[in-house]
Amino acid sequence: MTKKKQEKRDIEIEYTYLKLGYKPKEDIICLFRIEPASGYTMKKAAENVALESSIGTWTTIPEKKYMMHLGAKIFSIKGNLVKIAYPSELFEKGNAPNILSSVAGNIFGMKAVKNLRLEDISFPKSIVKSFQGPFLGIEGIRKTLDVWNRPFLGTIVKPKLGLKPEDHAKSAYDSWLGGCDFVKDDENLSSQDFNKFEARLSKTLEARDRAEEETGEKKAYLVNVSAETEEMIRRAELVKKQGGKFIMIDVVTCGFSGLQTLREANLKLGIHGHRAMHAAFTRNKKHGMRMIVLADFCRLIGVDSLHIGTGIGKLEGDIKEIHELEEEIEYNKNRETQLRLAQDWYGIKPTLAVCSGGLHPGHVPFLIRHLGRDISIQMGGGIHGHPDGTRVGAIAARQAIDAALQHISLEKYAERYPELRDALDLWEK
Ligand code: CAP
Ligand code: MG
Repeated sequence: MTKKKQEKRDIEIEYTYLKLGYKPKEDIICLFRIEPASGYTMKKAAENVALESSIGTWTTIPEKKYMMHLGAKIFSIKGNLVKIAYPSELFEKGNAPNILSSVAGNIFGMKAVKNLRLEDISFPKSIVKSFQGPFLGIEGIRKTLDVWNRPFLGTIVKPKLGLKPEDHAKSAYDSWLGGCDFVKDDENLSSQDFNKFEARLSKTLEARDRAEEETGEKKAYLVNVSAETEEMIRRAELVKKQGGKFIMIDVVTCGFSGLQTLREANLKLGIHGHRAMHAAFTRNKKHGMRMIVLADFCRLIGVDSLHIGTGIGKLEGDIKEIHELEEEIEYNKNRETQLRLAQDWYGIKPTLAVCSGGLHPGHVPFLIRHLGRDISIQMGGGIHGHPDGTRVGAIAARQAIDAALQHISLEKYAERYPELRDALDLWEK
């Protein structure tokens, strides 16, 4: 069929899901960017997205009158941006996988669309209230660590894989003594033969206790519990038993139900979310989903701190986008912009934004200038790669934070602090 004929046929179609001008109430709203496949008009492509993600299928089938209000409603089309409202009764409350299987499910593979990107999602009160959200939130993390009015400093033990538990613990200890608040495992460290979970946990928590005693500061170990779900819970319980206050999970590879089960185990531990693998579906600007959608689900389910990128380090992502991500997870209410939907979090605690990936002390002023103080600045290579080793690397990173908070340029500050000087000489030149 020619394009013209197809378009004519489309005009004759009775759109079931097209409700332009509808005002959403208790609906989940999705903002999609749709690129229709050849032969499809925007309306027709949007109709396909709406039906497949709610109550319809590829052909007409007898429907019952009582269910028709459950159909999705396409209520706005502006260029390629399409807003669809889904009545909240369409979903099981408190079930994140269920929501995603509808609004981010089969639709990405439909022939009716050439590309489809979920730009943002917003949840109504009844859905928000059916999730727990973060246990600590930013305030709770600040209380736990007694750190106020400055960004947190974190590190990732490096080399990322291969260290024995005792060397891992020593690296953590040196990082804490140098001034780190958080030390975390890397995303791909779990319980390999060279570094078993149990041995690493007990040795590193013991190092944490010593570091707390020697510095008089509170310190946190974010141990990676990522594994099959029941094993993950067992590991988290062990953390609790041994006096740990935080755990870390790879939110994408463990999956939304793994994350939800971990949160709902209610172990009263802070949960750090690493997003390894997110770029497989967030990086393509035309297809997949924006990181902000993943971040929304993490906050809703209950991640206390989440990687959002840096806008300056080794990984893709511009600072404007990263700032929006920070607002999304840290504010109580978000306003609508062209690519974002308004969201009221109805008391769900905020998630701390974590900047990580290729950072070193020279990046600190940029991060604080753009993202403020409610962030965790995490440096792996940028601490352990310091010419004088981990402890001095952490000292240099804290000096960079102090300088930025006092609005003194790093170059000026480094005249008095050789640790920072050496870091800048290595990475800024
Ligand atoms: C950082 C990191 C994190 C990345 C992931 C790494 O180390 O541990 O996994 O931050 O990216 O292995 O790269 P470096 P993102 O400081 O040595 O780069 O935070 O964007 O999800
Ligand atoms: Mg890593």
